[in-house]
Amino acid sequence: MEKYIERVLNSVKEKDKYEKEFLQAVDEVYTSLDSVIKLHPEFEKFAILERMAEPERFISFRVPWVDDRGNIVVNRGYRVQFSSLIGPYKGGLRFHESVNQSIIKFLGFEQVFKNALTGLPIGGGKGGSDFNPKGKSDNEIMRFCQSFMTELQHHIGQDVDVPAGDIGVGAREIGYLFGQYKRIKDAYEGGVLTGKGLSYGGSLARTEATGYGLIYFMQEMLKNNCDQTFAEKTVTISGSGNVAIYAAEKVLQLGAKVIAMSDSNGCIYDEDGIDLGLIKEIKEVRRGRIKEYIERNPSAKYFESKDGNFPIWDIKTDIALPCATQNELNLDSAKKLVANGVIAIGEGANMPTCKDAIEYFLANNVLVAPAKAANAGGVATSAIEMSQNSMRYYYTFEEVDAKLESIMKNIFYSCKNAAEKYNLGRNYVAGANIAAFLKLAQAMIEQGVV
Ligand code: NDP
Ligand code: 2IT
Repeated sequence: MEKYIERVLNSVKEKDKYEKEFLQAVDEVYTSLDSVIKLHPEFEKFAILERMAEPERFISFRVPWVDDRGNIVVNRGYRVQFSSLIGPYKGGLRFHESVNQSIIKFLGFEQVFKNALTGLPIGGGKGGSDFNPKGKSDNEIMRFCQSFMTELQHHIGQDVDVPAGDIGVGAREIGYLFGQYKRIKDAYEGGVLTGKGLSYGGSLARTEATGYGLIYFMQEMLKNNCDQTFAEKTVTISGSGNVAIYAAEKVLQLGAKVIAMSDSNGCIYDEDGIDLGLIKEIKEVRRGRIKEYIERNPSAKYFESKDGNFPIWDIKTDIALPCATQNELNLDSAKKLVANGVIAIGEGANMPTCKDAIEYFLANNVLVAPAKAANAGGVATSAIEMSQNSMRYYYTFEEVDAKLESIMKNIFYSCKNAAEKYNLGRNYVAGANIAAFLKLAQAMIEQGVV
């Protein structure tokens, strides 16, 4: 490996040795930049790699709140303001019991590259809490969100840092967060959060955007590889949250058959094709468990997840879409998918595929749509929400959807062109890293030592 890359990676591994996911994300990007660094010796002089691996600011704070029984509970809140090079910090908030500094930093690092790929003026950030929303009442969620925002409001603003949703944070949570922000600031600053409800400044198609965007990217990828389409293909989709549901909706519109979906407890397999209306009712309306699907559809099967093993990847499919969480698709699962004839992987989640699994797919000619590029439709539509808020104007659903589709196609060609320019064939994973990196490096050089 290029000496400069190795030296910086070693130093990050030393400094952040306990941050497993963050190290993984940096390693994945930097090890794909070999040929770029060789061509650009000036990047070392400008300390580009060192600066990109160090967040501009990391904030950690106490979130005290009172549960329905009157107990005081203390959670930890985070916001990483990773890079403001090309716009205000932008990225979601994750509420999940597994959230820690490493997870927030890996998500923030990925977000910087993703946001650069959208071509829109947004920097990168991420935040969240180790708060577990499962089983909490609406009032508990509201009190938690109000306490979280009481601290977070010191650090955000519509031209400073603009949070949105991620795992465990959807329209309900964004509503409570926005209400508290507005109350404290005594001003309506619509663009301070995205993913807002349609009644108070949200954008049409933001709910659908990440899932739809993933499929728009993949449509272009399939078209560019032997003119393939989604029609008649079988598709498995892990997760059954925001990203998974709207990826499913779009592939169904394109004539594919979704045969499996999951949640953290297990997966359902319905060889006749999943009834998405029922999934929406269980997950979006009732906030239930995916297992309930088989009560209403006894011909479907349910497989429980055990010991961090995701049974959904054992199912034979043409296309697999990991849309749940990081490192959910490992090398063993990759081997099973390849043995079962998978042709393409689309990463709806952030860093869902382990590095050795990605390498295995690429070595076996499976197309991989990389997360940073393929799931950028959510944040791109968030940026469109911000611009509507600034204009005090709303686009129609069709207008936003058309912009999203065109952004996703452009992102695909950025990845493809970079991969071809650096002789990496159909390695769109490296292509995405390189295209984003070059844009950020350029901005860093032009802005001096900041
Ligand atoms: P949701 O909270 O709406 O849904 C998450 C889904 O993933 C649920 O089905 C959940 O199951 C499952 N899941 C979460 N954590 C785990 C875990 N540790 N193990 C197994 N399953 C798990 O989140 P989103 O759909 O918004 O996010 C999904 C992924 O997409 C995340 O990686 C997120 O970072 C990424 N993403 C989201 C974007 C957005 O706009 N929302 C944009 C780009 C990427 P359960 O209900 O059992 O917890
Ligand atoms: O990972 C992501 O891109 C998101 N969770 C969406 C971020 C956003 O600001 O819309």
